[in-house]
Amino acid sequence: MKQIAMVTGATAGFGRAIAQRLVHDGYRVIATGRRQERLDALAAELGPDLLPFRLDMDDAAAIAALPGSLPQEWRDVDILVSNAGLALGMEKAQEADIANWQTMISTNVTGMVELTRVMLPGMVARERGHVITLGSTAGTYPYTGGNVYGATKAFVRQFTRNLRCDLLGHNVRVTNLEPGLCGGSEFSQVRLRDNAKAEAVYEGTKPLLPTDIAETVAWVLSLPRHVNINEIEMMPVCQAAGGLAVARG
Ligand code: NDP
Ligand code: 8X3
Repeated sequence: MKQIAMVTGATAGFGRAIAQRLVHDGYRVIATGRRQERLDALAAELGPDLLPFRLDMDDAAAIAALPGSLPQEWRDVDILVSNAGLALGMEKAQEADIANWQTMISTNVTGMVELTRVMLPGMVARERGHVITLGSTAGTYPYTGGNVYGATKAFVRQFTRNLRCDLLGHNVRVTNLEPGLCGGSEFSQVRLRDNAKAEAVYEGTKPLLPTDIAETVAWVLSLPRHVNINEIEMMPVCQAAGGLAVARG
């Protein structure tokens, strides 16, 4: 029987590439996001093994209604790929828009933990499952303007590590992926709200691509069931951690 994966944020970027890859690899995929027309297009592209399911990660009631609000034959979710997320703004903390901070926390942290909470009991009861979270190098390496975004991804890492402890003995795998610079998604357009500035982020680089993330997800899932990859930090070859900053004056 085909395994069922729920991929959040499947309307763009990593999530769309992960959904495409998993359907091609023989999984049934519940693809979520807010943009219904994108979900419908993915369903038209990938056929009956993809269920388009509109879900706003900031809608606590819709999350709480899961998995019961899914069609009966899609409720036994084996794999949760918690990918939906965003960065908003690059302003320094002392200048940042608090509404942006609230949205990042609400989506990347609150929605993510609520969804995890409702999906875990089924996995535990079936003694089978895999939770994959999308962290970021921004959760480890600080940079100017990374303030709350990086902090949400540090939360993702520690939450994912703690899940491993709670799920020990229940045959549920848990993995956190932490990519660095990755192009080919809408991440920088959403963050900077300016296409030219977003393009400039990747100028002269060969960044990771959403298909690289999908490849990594597929690999982590394909390993023998006794193998758990805890964390993967991945960067393009053109990126490395930088030095410390010094104020002179
Ligand atoms: P994109 O902007 O291309 O895609 C983000 C996805 O998240 C979209 O499908 C969007 O769907 C969804 N999303 C955002 N907010 C919500 C919400 N409130 N409810 C439901 N879905 C939501 O970004 P990426 O693919 O690049 O990023 C995916 C993940 O990877 C994010 O968590 C990001 O932080 C992380 N990441 C990205 C990196 C990069 O450089 N690109 C590097 C490291 C990590 P919709 O708008 O339709 O709701
Ligand atoms: C995205 C990577 O470096 O833009 O999480 O924060 S970065």
